[in-house]
Amino acid sequence: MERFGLVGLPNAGKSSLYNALTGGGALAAPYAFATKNPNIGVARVPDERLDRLAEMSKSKNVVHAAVEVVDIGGLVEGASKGEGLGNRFLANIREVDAVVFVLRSFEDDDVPGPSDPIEHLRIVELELALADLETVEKRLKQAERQSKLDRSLGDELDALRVANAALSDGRPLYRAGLTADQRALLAPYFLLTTRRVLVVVNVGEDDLDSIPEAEARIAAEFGQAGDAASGGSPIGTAEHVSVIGMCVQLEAEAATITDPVERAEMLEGFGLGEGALFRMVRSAYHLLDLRTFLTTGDKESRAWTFLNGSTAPQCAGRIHTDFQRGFIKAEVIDWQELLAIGSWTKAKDRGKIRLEGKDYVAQDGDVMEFRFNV
Ligand SMILES: Nc1nc2c(ncn2[C@@H]2O[C@H](COP(=O)(O)OP(=O)(O)OP(=O)(O)O)[C@@H](O)[C@H]2O)c(=O)[nH]1
Ligand SMILES: [Mg+2]
Repeated sequence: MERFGLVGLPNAGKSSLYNALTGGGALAAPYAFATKNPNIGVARVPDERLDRLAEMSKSKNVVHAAVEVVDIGGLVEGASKGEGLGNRFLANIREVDAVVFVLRSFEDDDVPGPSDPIEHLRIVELELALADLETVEKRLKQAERQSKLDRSLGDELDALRVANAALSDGRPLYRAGLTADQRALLAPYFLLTTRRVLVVVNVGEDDLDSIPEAEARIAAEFGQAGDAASGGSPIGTAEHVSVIGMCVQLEAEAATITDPVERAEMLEGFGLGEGALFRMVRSAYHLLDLRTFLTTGDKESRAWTFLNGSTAPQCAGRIHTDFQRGFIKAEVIDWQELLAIGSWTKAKDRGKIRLEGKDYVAQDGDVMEFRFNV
């Protein structure tokens, strides 16, 4: 399962957001380092297509796709040198697929700490960059020595030098202008600032109107710095970073309401629409270039995650490795077409279910059944 790590300064609202996303009971409290050990939970990926297919098939069970969320302890200036919880959080970040920066933008006299999200961003980026610098410097020295004997290290050496220059300026690698090949060469070092980033700007409950403005302000930080630094590099920041503003406190309160109608009424009452958590999870999902295929039947309808570009057998493997090993064919139809026809059997009778082979590249929203032989 793909993993998201919540990273930010103390009191930014990470644990509150974690609770809202996972329905968890992590301690959220107005003092620094309320979280010492990471909380790990599962957030489901909302998907209207699944709900409608389940309704069509009268499925007894509905299983959403899910992502794992890790609430990591607060990070402070000097963390890379051992301040606060020190390097403990770094190990936790190394294990995630994407990083969620939680930046505080709410004012509250009862909650200590700065409330300027740009200041939060600066500290978070600097600490992560310094941690990466340590790793890169070490490897660079080693690679320089080795490259005297081994010429094949030239490209890696170049990548390390570009990385080293950016990190020495306190600039994270997602805006260092690295090419895709250079990124791949650095992948074995599990660097922190090569991960994709989702930014959550946490605005106050009286500041909901300012959400678009808060989002634009943070996005501009990434955009400008990205353009200047990468000089039109193929790794645009847009595909690596996305920014979402929300009031975590209100979203968390809404999330505790179990009755969906009541919850929708509360969100509507505050003008929050479907709520920001849905938007956030969907956006996190897309950031990692993940897609969904669906299976549906009277027993179960289910959403499955796959990496964009996966073939039919690879998708089958998400369900069971046997399905991939013994893959013969996939029966495929787009979810909308299936829904319009009204049932899998009818679609089959009308010849609307396609038979696809092992080279078929799965599309988002495909409804599939696999034929296999083990
Ligand atoms: N007013 C207001 N308070 C908030 C908001 N979000 C979080 N808080 C409060 O801020 C305090 C800190 O929130 P947490 O979720 O514990 O923050 P954290 O980032 O997990 O903090 P650490 O674990 O110490 O790093 C709690 O008392 C929350 O209730 C918000 O949007 N508005
Ligand atoms: Mg916390």
